[in-house]
Amino acid sequence: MSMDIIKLGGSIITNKEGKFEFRKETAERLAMEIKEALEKEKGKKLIIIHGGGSFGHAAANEFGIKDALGAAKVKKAMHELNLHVLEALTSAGLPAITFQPSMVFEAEKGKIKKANLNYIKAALDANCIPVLYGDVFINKQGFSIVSGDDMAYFLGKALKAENVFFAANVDGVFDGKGRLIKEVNAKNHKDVLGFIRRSKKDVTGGMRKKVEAMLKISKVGINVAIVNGSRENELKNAILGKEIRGTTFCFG
Ligand code: IP8
Repeated sequence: MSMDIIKLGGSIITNKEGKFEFRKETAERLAMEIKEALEKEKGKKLIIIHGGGSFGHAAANEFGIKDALGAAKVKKAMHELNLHVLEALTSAGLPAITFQPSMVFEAEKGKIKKANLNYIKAALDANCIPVLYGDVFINKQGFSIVSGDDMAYFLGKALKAENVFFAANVDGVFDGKGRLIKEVNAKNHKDVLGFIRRSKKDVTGGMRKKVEAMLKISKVGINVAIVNGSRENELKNAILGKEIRGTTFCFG
Protein backbone atom coordinates (compact mmCIF):
# COMPACT_ATOMS: atom_id res chain seq x y z
CA MET A 1 0.00 0.00 0.00
CA SER A 2 1.44 3.36 -0.93
CA MET A 3 2.24 5.97 1.67
CA ASP A 4 2.72 9.72 1.29
CA ILE A 5 4.02 12.30 3.70
CA ILE A 6 2.58 15.80 3.71
CA LYS A 7 4.55 18.59 5.33
CA LEU A 8 2.20 21.45 6.12
CA GLY A 9 4.69 24.30 6.14
CA GLY A 10 4.45 27.02 8.76
CA SER A 11 4.16 29.56 5.94
CA ILE A 12 0.81 28.15 4.86
CA ILE A 13 -0.85 27.20 8.17
CA THR A 14 0.23 30.34 10.05
CA ASN A 15 0.68 34.00 9.26
CA LYS A 16 4.43 34.40 9.54
CA GLU A 17 4.15 38.18 9.52
CA GLY A 18 2.26 37.99 12.81
CA LYS A 19 2.81 36.14 16.07
CA PHE A 20 0.88 33.03 17.08
CA GLU A 21 -1.56 33.50 14.19
CA PHE A 22 -3.07 30.29 12.93
CA ARG A 23 -4.64 30.37 9.44
CA LYS A 24 -7.77 28.51 10.41
CA GLU A 25 -9.62 28.78 7.10
CA THR A 26 -6.63 27.72 5.03
CA ALA A 27 -5.90 24.80 7.35
CA GLU A 28 -9.53 23.70 7.23
CA ARG A 29 -9.57 23.87 3.42
CA LEU A 30 -6.33 21.89 3.19
CA ALA A 31 -7.74 19.31 5.61
CA MET A 32 -10.84 18.98 3.37
CA GLU A 33 -8.62 18.58 0.30
CA ILE A 34 -6.72 15.78 2.03
CA LYS A 35 -10.00 14.13 3.03
CA GLU A 36 -11.39 14.34 -0.52
CA ALA A 37 -8.19 12.92 -1.99
CA LEU A 38 -8.22 10.00 0.47
CA GLU A 39 -11.83 9.26 -0.41
CA LYS A 40 -10.73 8.74 -4.01
CA GLU A 41 -7.47 6.95 -3.18
CA LYS A 42 -8.85 4.36 -0.80
CA GLY A 43 -6.22 2.62 1.28
CA LYS A 44 -3.56 5.29 0.84
CA LYS A 45 -1.54 5.80 4.01
CA LEU A 46 -0.58 9.26 5.12
CA ILE A 47 1.68 10.92 7.66
CA ILE A 48 1.27 14.64 8.27
CA ILE A 49 4.07 16.78 9.67
CA HIS A 50 3.68 20.48 10.33
CA GLY A 51 6.17 23.28 10.71
CA GLY A 52 6.52 25.97 13.36
CA GLY A 53 5.56 29.16 11.50
CA SER A 54 4.62 32.09 13.69
CA PHE A 55 4.31 29.76 16.69
CA GLY A 56 7.54 27.73 17.01
CA HIS A 57 9.89 30.08 15.18
CA ALA A 58 8.47 33.20 16.83
CA ALA A 59 8.71 31.57 20.26
CA ALA A 60 12.26 30.33 19.61
CA ASN A 61 13.30 33.85 18.54
CA GLU A 62 11.65 35.40 21.58
CA PHE A 63 12.53 32.96 24.36
CA GLY A 64 15.47 31.00 22.93
CA ILE A 65 16.19 27.41 23.95
CA LYS A 66 19.27 28.07 26.06
CA ASP A 67 17.49 27.32 29.30
CA ALA A 68 14.69 25.03 30.42
CA LEU A 69 12.06 27.77 30.58
CA GLY A 70 12.79 28.96 27.03
CA ALA A 71 12.65 25.37 25.76
CA ALA A 72 9.39 24.80 27.64
CA LYS A 73 7.82 27.92 26.08
CA VAL A 74 8.86 26.92 22.56
CA LYS A 75 7.49 23.40 23.13
CA LYS A 76 4.25 24.91 24.42
CA ALA A 77 3.95 27.11 21.31
CA MET A 78 4.31 24.02 19.10
CA HIS A 79 1.81 22.16 21.25
CA GLU A 80 -0.71 24.96 20.74
CA LEU A 81 -0.19 25.02 16.99
CA ASN A 82 -0.50 21.24 16.91
CA LEU A 83 -3.88 21.42 18.64
CA HIS A 84 -5.12 23.87 16.00
CA VAL A 85 -3.90 21.55 13.24
CA LEU A 86 -5.49 18.51 14.91
CA GLU A 87 -8.77 20.40 15.23
CA ALA A 88 -8.77 21.22 11.50
CA LEU A 89 -7.87 17.65 10.50
CA THR A 90 -10.31 15.82 12.77
CA SER A 91 -13.13 18.28 11.95
CA ALA A 92 -12.64 17.34 8.29
CA GLY A 93 -13.13 13.71 9.29
CA LEU A 94 -9.49 12.66 9.23
CA PRO A 95 -8.33 10.23 11.96
CA ALA A 96 -5.31 12.35 12.87
CA ILE A 97 -3.32 11.34 15.94
CA THR A 98 -0.40 13.33 17.25
CA PHE A 99 2.86 11.66 18.17
CA GLN A 100 4.97 14.03 20.20
CA PRO A 101 8.18 14.00 18.12
CA SER A 102 10.61 14.14 21.02
CA MET A 103 9.07 10.90 22.26
CA VAL A 104 9.54 9.22 18.84
CA PHE A 105 13.01 10.39 17.84
CA GLU A 106 16.28 10.82 19.64
CA ALA A 107 18.20 13.84 18.43
CA GLU A 108 21.54 15.46 19.12
CA LYS A 109 22.33 19.05 18.17
CA GLY A 110 19.30 19.27 15.92
CA LYS A 111 19.99 15.97 14.13
CA ILE A 112 17.88 12.82 14.41
CA LYS A 113 20.00 9.89 15.57
CA LYS A 114 17.43 7.17 16.04
CA ALA A 115 13.74 6.53 16.39
CA ASN A 116 11.16 4.14 17.71
CA LEU A 117 8.59 3.86 14.94
CA ASN A 118 6.57 0.98 16.37
CA TYR A 119 3.64 3.13 17.49
CA ILE A 120 3.60 5.07 14.23
CA LYS A 121 3.57 1.80 12.26
CA ALA A 122 0.76 0.47 14.46
CA ALA A 123 -1.22 3.69 13.93
CA LEU A 124 -0.79 3.43 10.15
CA ASP A 125 -1.93 -0.20 10.27
CA ALA A 126 -5.00 0.91 12.23
CA ASN A 127 -5.81 3.46 9.47
CA CYS A 128 -4.83 6.45 11.61
CA ILE A 129 -2.95 9.45 10.28
CA PRO A 130 0.10 10.09 12.47
CA VAL A 131 0.80 13.78 12.95
CA LEU A 132 4.22 15.13 13.98
CA TYR A 133 5.82 18.55 14.05
CA GLY A 134 9.15 20.37 14.32
CA ASP A 135 10.04 20.15 18.01
CA VAL A 136 12.49 20.91 20.79
CA PHE A 137 14.61 17.96 21.87
CA ILE A 138 16.44 17.45 25.14
CA ASN A 139 19.57 15.42 25.73
CA LYS A 140 22.82 15.56 27.67
CA GLN A 141 24.18 18.33 25.43
CA GLY A 142 21.17 20.51 26.13
CA PHE A 143 18.22 21.61 24.01
CA SER A 144 18.00 21.62 20.22
CA ILE A 145 15.34 22.04 17.56
CA VAL A 146 14.68 19.48 14.84
CA SER A 147 12.81 20.71 11.78
CA GLY A 148 9.79 18.81 10.54
CA ASP A 149 11.64 18.61 7.21
CA ASP A 150 14.27 16.31 8.76
CA MET A 151 11.49 14.16 10.20
CA ALA A 152 10.01 13.92 6.69
CA TYR A 153 13.36 12.58 5.46
CA PHE A 154 13.77 10.11 8.32
CA LEU A 155 10.19 8.80 8.16
CA GLY A 156 10.10 8.82 4.35
CA LYS A 157 13.23 6.69 4.17
CA ALA A 158 12.39 4.35 7.05
CA LEU A 159 8.77 3.76 6.00
CA LYS A 160 9.42 3.85 2.24
CA ALA A 161 7.14 6.74 1.37
CA GLU A 162 6.22 7.16 -2.28
CA ASN A 163 5.81 10.94 -2.21
CA VAL A 164 6.65 13.79 0.12
CA PHE A 165 4.62 16.93 -0.55
CA PHE A 166 5.74 20.21 0.97
CA ALA A 167 2.70 22.48 1.17
CA ALA A 168 3.89 26.08 1.21
CA ASN A 169 2.55 29.50 0.28
CA VAL A 170 4.64 29.69 -2.90
CA ASP A 171 4.68 27.69 -6.14
CA GLY A 172 8.20 26.49 -5.56
CA VAL A 173 11.77 27.58 -6.10
CA PHE A 174 12.54 30.50 -8.41
CA ASP A 175 15.66 31.26 -10.42
CA GLY A 176 17.62 34.51 -10.30
CA LYS A 177 15.18 36.08 -12.78
CA GLY A 178 12.09 35.17 -10.76
CA ARG A 179 11.08 32.26 -13.02
CA LEU A 180 9.67 29.12 -11.44
CA ILE A 181 12.06 26.16 -11.62
CA LYS A 182 9.81 23.27 -12.66
CA GLU A 183 12.24 20.50 -11.88
CA VAL A 184 15.28 20.20 -9.66
CA ASN A 185 17.52 17.34 -10.79
CA ALA A 186 21.08 16.07 -10.75
CA LYS A 187 22.02 18.61 -13.42
CA ASN A 188 20.72 21.84 -11.92
CA HIS A 189 20.57 21.29 -8.15
CA LYS A 190 23.78 23.19 -7.34
CA ASP A 191 22.60 26.25 -9.30
CA VAL A 192 19.22 26.05 -7.58
CA LEU A 193 20.78 26.18 -4.10
CA GLY A 194 22.67 29.28 -5.20
CA PHE A 195 19.38 31.11 -5.84
CA ILE A 196 18.15 30.74 -2.26
CA ARG A 197 19.18 32.79 0.73
CA ARG A 198 19.05 31.68 4.38
CA SER A 199 16.21 33.14 6.42
CA LYS A 200 16.85 35.10 9.62
CA LYS A 201 13.35 34.51 11.00
CA ASP A 202 13.39 30.73 10.72
CA VAL A 203 15.41 29.10 13.46
CA THR A 204 15.70 25.95 11.34
CA GLY A 205 17.18 27.72 8.29
CA GLY A 206 14.25 28.69 6.06
CA MET A 207 13.91 27.88 2.37
CA ARG A 208 17.54 26.95 1.78
CA LYS A 209 17.57 24.30 4.51
CA LYS A 210 14.19 23.17 3.23
CA VAL A 211 15.46 22.70 -0.32
CA GLU A 212 18.51 20.84 1.03
CA ALA A 213 16.13 18.51 2.88
CA MET A 214 14.05 18.04 -0.29
CA LEU A 215 17.17 17.13 -2.27
CA LYS A 216 18.15 14.62 0.41
CA ILE A 217 14.70 13.03 0.32
CA SER A 218 14.61 12.80 -3.46
CA LYS A 219 18.10 11.25 -3.51
CA VAL A 220 16.72 8.19 -1.68
CA GLY A 221 14.24 7.68 -4.52
CA ILE A 222 11.15 9.39 -3.06
CA ASN A 223 9.17 11.81 -5.26
CA VAL A 224 9.27 15.29 -3.76
CA ALA A 225 7.21 18.32 -4.72
CA ILE A 226 6.54 21.80 -3.41
CA VAL A 227 2.79 22.35 -3.52
CA ASN A 228 1.29 25.82 -3.31
CA GLY A 229 -1.33 25.35 -0.62
CA SER A 230 -2.83 28.79 -1.29
CA ARG A 231 -4.02 27.53 -4.68
CA GLU A 232 -7.28 25.71 -4.23
CA ASN A 233 -7.17 21.96 -4.91
CA GLU A 234 -3.42 21.98 -5.57
CA LEU A 235 -2.69 19.73 -2.57
CA LYS A 236 -5.61 17.47 -3.46
CA ASN A 237 -4.39 17.17 -7.05
CA ALA A 238 -0.86 16.42 -5.86
CA ILE A 239 -2.09 13.55 -3.65
CA LEU A 240 -4.17 12.23 -6.56
CA GLY A 241 -1.07 12.21 -8.79
CA LYS A 242 -2.38 14.94 -11.08
CA GLU A 243 -0.14 17.56 -12.56
CA ILE A 244 0.58 20.51 -10.27
CA ARG A 245 2.26 23.84 -10.86
CA GLY A 246 5.03 23.57 -8.25
CA THR A 247 8.69 22.57 -8.29
CA THR A 248 9.35 18.82 -8.31
CA PHE A 249 12.59 17.11 -7.30
CA CYS A 250 13.74 14.19 -9.47
CA PHE A 251 16.87 12.32 -8.53
CA GLY A 252 15.63 8.73 -8.42
O1 IP8 B 1 9.16 24.77 10.73
C1 IP8 B 1 10.40 24.25 13.52
O2 IP8 B 1 9.97 23.29 12.59
P1 IP8 B 1 10.01 23.57 11.00
C2 IP8 B 1 10.00 23.89 14.93
O3 IP8 B 1 9.49 22.32 10.40
C3 IP8 B 1 10.32 24.91 15.94
O4 IP8 B 1 11.46 23.81 10.62
C4 IP8 B 1 10.19 24.50 17.33
C5 IP8 B 1 10.70 26.13 15.70
